[in-house]
Parts: sequence; C-alpha cells; structure tokens
Amino acid sequence: MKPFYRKALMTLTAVGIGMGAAAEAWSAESLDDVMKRRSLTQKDVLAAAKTYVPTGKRDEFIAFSSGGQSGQVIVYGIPSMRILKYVAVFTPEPWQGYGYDDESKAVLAQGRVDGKDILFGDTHHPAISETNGVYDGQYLFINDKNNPRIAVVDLHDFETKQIVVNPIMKSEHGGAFVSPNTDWVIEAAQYAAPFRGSGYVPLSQFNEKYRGAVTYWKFDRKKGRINEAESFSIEMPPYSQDLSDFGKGPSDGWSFTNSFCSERYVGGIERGRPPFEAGCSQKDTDFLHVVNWKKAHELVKAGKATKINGHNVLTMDVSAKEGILFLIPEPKSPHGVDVSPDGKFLIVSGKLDTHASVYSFDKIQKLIAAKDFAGKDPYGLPILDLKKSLHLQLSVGLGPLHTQYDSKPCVVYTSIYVDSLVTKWNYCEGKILDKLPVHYNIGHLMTMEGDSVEPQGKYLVSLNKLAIDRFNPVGPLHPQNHQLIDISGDKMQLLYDMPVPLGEPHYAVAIRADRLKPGVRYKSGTNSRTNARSKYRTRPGREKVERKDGVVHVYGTAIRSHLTPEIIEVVEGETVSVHITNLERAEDETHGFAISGTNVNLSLEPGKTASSTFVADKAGVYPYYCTEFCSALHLEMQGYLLVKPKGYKEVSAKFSEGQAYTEADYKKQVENNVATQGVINSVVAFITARNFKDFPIVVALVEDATDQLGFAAESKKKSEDFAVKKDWQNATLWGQQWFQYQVKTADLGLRAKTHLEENGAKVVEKKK
Ligand code: K7E
Ligand code: CUA
Repeated sequence: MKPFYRKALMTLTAVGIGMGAAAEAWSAESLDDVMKRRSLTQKDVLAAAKTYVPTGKRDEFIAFSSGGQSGQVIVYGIPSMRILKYVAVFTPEPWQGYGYDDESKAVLAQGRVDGKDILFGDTHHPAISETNGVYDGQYLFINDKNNPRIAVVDLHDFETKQIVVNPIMKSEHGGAFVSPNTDWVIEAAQYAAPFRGSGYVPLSQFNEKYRGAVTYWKFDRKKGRINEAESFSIEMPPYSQDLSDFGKGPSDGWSFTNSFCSERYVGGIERGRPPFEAGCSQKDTDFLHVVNWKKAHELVKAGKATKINGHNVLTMDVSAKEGILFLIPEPKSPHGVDVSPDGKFLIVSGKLDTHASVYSFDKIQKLIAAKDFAGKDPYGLPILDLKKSLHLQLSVGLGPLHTQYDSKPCVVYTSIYVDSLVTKWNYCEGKILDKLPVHYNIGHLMTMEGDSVEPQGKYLVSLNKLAIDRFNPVGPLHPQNHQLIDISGDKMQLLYDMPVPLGEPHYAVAIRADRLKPGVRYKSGTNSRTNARSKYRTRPGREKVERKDGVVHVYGTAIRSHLTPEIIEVVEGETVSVHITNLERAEDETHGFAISGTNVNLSLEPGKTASSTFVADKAGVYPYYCTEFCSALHLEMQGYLLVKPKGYKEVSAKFSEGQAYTEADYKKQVENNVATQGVINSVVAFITARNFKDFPIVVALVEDATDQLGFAAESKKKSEDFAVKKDWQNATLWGQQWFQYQVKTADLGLRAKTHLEENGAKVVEKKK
C-alpha cells in the first residue's frame, strides 16, 4: 500500500476521536491582549466585529462590481468584502476557459465590432434584473464604454451568455440600467460621432452629422437573451450623453439621461484652440434628457422609425413632432442621475457645481402637459425651465457625482469627488445629515439594493478613484479602494478598506444573498454558454474518436481520476476538435484539460461539456492533463496527444511496463480491498443510521459516493475476470483501480459523516 492510502485509512478509522485538546488553545490570549499587541482601538475592534464573517459562515449581501479596464465583473460578499469570483465578460480569462473553449469563443465573437475581434472591454455599470422594481437575482447586465456593447450574465451559473454590439454608436456610457420588469435595458452614447457605417465625416460638420443616441434593448425574460430585432434607439443631439436611469412607479415608462459638453465643443489643442476641458464647461448648465420611451416604442411599432444599419431609430424630427423627448437644464457637467425608490424624484449632481438638484417628476409632467416650454434647442427639441422642474437644490460639497438611496425614507448618500466625502442628506427637506471623509476621490457609491424600489440600508460602499497611501505599496500602479461604511445609525462609520487589484471599478450593485439561487452542477453534457445540451456530450463508456468532414473529433470524458481517452493519435496537419464532458455530479469537482504546446485549456465544471479546436500542425508528442487538483490521483489524470508525421510506419504497437505482478500481489491487493470495504461499510452504517436525508449536502455526497462505489464494482469485475484468466498483471492493476474508487468513496463518506456530526444529526429508529 502506498503510504498516502495507509494514512487516509488511518484518518478514516480515527474519526470520531475528539479534538478537545487543541480546541481551547486559541483563547490563551485575551481580546485586551490582542488589542494591545496590535495597537487596536475600541473603534477598530467594533469595526472588525461588524465586518468579520467567521469561517464557514456566509455574507448577507453579494456585490457585483464592474472591473473597469479588465473587462470583467468582480463578485464579493458584504460585509466581509471577501472576493468570491471574477466573471469573465469582454476579456479572455484563461482559468475559466473563457476565450479558450469553442463555446465561450462563440460568445466573444458576438462582440466583434465591424468583423474585428475586440478582446478588451471597459466595464462601468452593472445592473441586476428586477421584477416589479425588486432585484430578482436572475441576470446581470454590464456595459462596455469603449466599444458600445452590453453583456448578459446568467446568475444561475455566473457565466456570460450574450454580448450585443450597439448598431449605431461608437462609444457609450449610460448603460446598463433596467426597467422595473427588466423587459428593457438602456444604453446611452457617450462621445458623439457619425453613426456607424458613415465613414469619415470632418469635425467641421459636428453639429450637423455627429450624433448621440439612447438605445432601448428588448430583453426576452424567457430566453434570457436580448432580442436585437425588437430593440430600438432614439437619435440625440451631439451633447455627450452620460448616465441614465429608468423611471419607476409614477415615472414608469420614462427614462432620464444626463449630458455634458452640450457646448458641442470639438477640441483642437494642437491647433492652438482651448482644450476640451475648457470648451466643454463654458455654459453653466447642460441638458437632462427626459424620454417617454413607452410612447417611443409605440411609434416604432407604428412604423415611424428609420432603419439605420437594420436597426430602428427615431430621428430627432420625429421625437420633436411627437413629443417624446424633452430637455431640462442641469447644473454644469452633471454625472449621475438617480431616480428615487418611489419614482417621484430624480437627483442629479453637477461635477462643477456644489449642488445636488432634486427634480420633481410631477412638476416635469405638468410642464409637458401644459406645453410650458422655456425654449427650443438647435435641433427643435423643447426645453423645460430648470427652476419650474425642481423640487429643491442643496449644496452638498465640491464635485458631487452619484446618489444612492437608503431604506429610510428621504435619506440619500451623495459621493463628493473633489472633497473626498460621502454626504448623507435628506432630499425631501433639503437638509445635510452627516459627512464622512473617504480615501480618496470617491466616484460611485452603492447602498444595498439602493437603486431598486426596496433599498435595504445597512451598508454603503464607497468606490474610490485613488488609494494612494492606504495599502502596502506594490509599485506605481495601485489597487483600487472600496471602503465599507456602516449606515445603520445616524452617523456613518467607516469599517473597512478593501483593495481591488484589478481595473477601475466604476459602479457596483449589491443584492441580498438569499435572492440568488445559483446551481452547483449542470445537467450532464451542457454547453454552458447556450444552456442547451451540447451535441458533443459524451456518456461514460461511449468515448470515441471520429473523423468527419476533415476534422478529428475526440469525444472524451473526465472523472476522478482519469481522462478518457488517454491516448489520442492524429496525423500532422489534421484539425482536431476535443470535446470533454465532466461526468461528475459532485459539488466543486471541476476538472481542467490542457494540452502542452497549444492554447487548449478547458475548465470543466460538473456536468459541463466544453470543446477546443486546433490544428495539430507539428509532428510530436504532447502531454495533456487535468489542471485542477481534483483528487489524490489528480496528477495521474493525464494522457498523450501523438501527432505522427505524414506517412509514418509503426515500429511496434506493444507497450512496456516496469512492474510484473504475481498471483501473490493480486491476493494481497484483494485482501486490502476487502478490508477497505469493511471501513466503508462502517461509515455507511453510521450515515444511514441517522437522519441524513435532512441534510442536502450529505444527500449530494452520498449520491456521489454511490457513483464511486459503482465504479469500484466495475473495476472489481474486470480484476476478477483477469484473475480467472490468470493474467495477474491486469488483475492486480484493476484491483488497484478498484481500491482507488474505494478511497474516493471513503473520502466522501467521511465528509458526510463529519457534516452530520458537526450539524447535530440524530439517530433514527429503524422501522421493524
Ligand atoms: Cu466612472 Cu458611472 Cu462610468 Cu461615475 S462612472 S465616477
Ligand atoms: Cu481532474 Cu485533476
């Protein structure tokens, strides 16, 4: 017996003997001792107690943060601030196989811009799907500012399923935000440009030919995909549209989009002209765009749209004539626009103005109904009077950006960029309630479910632009700093600094963890990117190699602890398509598959089928293996891709082994296996004597153990068949394989037993 197994079995039999002696040792030092030793104040310890999530316990909220220039989404728990996952969205991410397997390459290919692969994204604003304005935890949307795209992530498995490219814009910023039932996802342009496909248009024609736009993507809830054909856009003046939000409650059917640089300045510092930053901030106000999108949708259905690149666009002429688009001045260079949970107000802040402006939706509606307009813009769009639209304005600090809502009525938090503050204030009465310094230069901020109709209060995260001196130095490129703030009391309390070692996270959203219901395995043979059964699904025992239409298809499987096939033979120059199905049903039993000298790299979660297609262009020997330490014999999860030169003649087909087993070896192996079975039986007896069916984790473990035991039986049969033929070599090898499945069974049984012991399982009376 190899020492490892002897040890495993010893552990196995020793389980149940207490760990009492070690258990008390941790408390040798008192809390006071530790505080003294680490120079912690009462306040520090209180903050720690508010964020600490003990081992094995879970967080109350789950945050989804944009990963900025990394093109991903970061998932972390609140209050612990423990990072749980990076979701690959616009950027290849090898450890997830994203951009390496054929299935995810097809998703990235949807994001091609004008036929070009774009393997980078600048993610800004994630949005969680809502039902009646409440987060439902089913989907996540995120935008790419650089190449105007929106991605759909399915929160059933946290994988990116779809990328859509905006058919008319060149960049965007006002996405993604969802309507109260997530039947629409909004995306607003950023830098005005001639619509896609217009080719070269000189900047001298900026006012006439450059345009902004707002796109309303139709989301098909049943399919979980954006329906591009039913989506539409509204042409906008070249005002640099910015953030957007959907109305809700009384304002449902309307949407709001900020803009900056409504001066329509085009730059030209190298020609001696003042720079953008001067030219774009000449006026005291820019324009808030107020859109009746439900009416716009009706107009599209009535055929009032113009087709641009096959996409329905309502031109500004139509919008002006039909009364679906209105402008309201907003203080200089605004950034955020955030609709209140009751849908009655929207709060806008100007970066170059100290005020937050609270607009009243009711007042806006009355002005529109009375056609009480203050004037028209150069494109014939009606302008409403600022003062008449306002509920109130309040000076909240220098450089206010974004606002988030508390669970307490009328209470909001605004990020103050220049002053590096969070200002807590009352927007109904216009009163400052508290100010808290943050480190440093806060951009967005986020309260729990703060942009839904049911904000949860409790915590706020400050997404800071600069970390400067907050962490151990790691060179000139610093991590980002997310700061956790307790907002449950009257005064805000800073709890924790979390470094984010990735791109700049612009916005984040957080959902109550109990609203998320992700799966732990796929139905066997699933293409996770389409959620359908893969046509390459392979069942155990059906592994094969098939040449079809000039491609060598390898239908393989992975399960602890072998890859099948273990030898793949092809001829130099052949195109090879490897399809591996992970046969596991057990939670967290992911296998990987990588071939030396290639970019073949698959991540195979339980039940998944993934493929990789490549050209075997050079004769040689290429080992492949499983890249996840999945089991004791993980290193033995290996194989060889043999690429033979064209016209190669076989020398010998015989394999040579180093060990020759005898009958005595076989008998010893069987004896060992029988003893092991005895141990397994005792564990099984322990489990089945208890109410294990009340523990879903144990039920899953037992299911997996039963599978492994089934494999053990198959190997036992093979071993015995060889023994009958007196082939002691193969009989002993299969005997070892039988033992390996027993070890896996025992390992699972033990985990189940421990879980039952730790969670107070009861002995059940056997029915007689
Ligand atoms: Cu950085 Cu919303 Cu893109 Cu503000 S955004 S800070
Ligand atoms: Cu499978 Cu390592």
